[in-house]
Amino acid sequence: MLTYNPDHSTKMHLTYFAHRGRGDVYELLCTVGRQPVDLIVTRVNWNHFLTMRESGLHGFRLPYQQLPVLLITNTAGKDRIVAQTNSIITYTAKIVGEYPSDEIHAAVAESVINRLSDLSSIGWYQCKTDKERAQFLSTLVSTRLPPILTDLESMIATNTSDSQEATLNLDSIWIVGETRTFADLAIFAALHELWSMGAAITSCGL
Ligand SMILES: N[C@@H](CCC(=O)N[C@@H](CS)C(=O)NCC(=O)O)C(=O)O
Repeated sequence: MLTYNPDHSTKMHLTYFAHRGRGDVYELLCTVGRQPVDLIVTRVNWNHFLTMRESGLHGFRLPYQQLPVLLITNTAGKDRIVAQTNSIITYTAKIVGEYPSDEIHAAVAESVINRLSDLSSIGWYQCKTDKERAQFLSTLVSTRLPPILTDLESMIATNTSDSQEATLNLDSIWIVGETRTFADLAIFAALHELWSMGAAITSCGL
């Protein structure tokens, strides 16, 4: 369990397996978000998960019998459990100030995390041997990754600001809008995850 920044009123607690993947953007948001919150993550193994599926977690049934799940304790002390990676990301982005206030920007940012899900990198952790992992990664970076990267690069290149500064040619370096959002962090997390698997990702700045 990792805990940072103890002073914040909304408490969140993520439960996930020991490997990377579906918890990465959540961890980034909690730590580099504009209003960072306690990062509390419990990592479980398969047997723990099976017990949870039978007996529940924090007094709740797992909503879809899957991980990750996020326990949220609101400012009044009421608990609620939320599942689904992308719902956890968007909720957390709102709490930490990385969710766009503009509704269309928000829709575009959500489209980015949904598109990144198409990478389906999670299968890499299910591979049993180095050979299987290498084959999985090779297919991922040669087939699923290129069209996604092409589209994301095009979105960044054409993300001209709505503001006055755009006329001064200060176009955004972000995927949508004029400032960083959870979608930018999700792109970083996705590429960093592929790099950690051994993909030749040479540069990914934020
Ligand atoms: N759509 C879900 C998928 C979650 C998911 O498939 N989680 C896997 C672990 S990565 C799981 O809990 N597998 C156990 C099972 O389905 O029995 C999400 O995005 O969170």
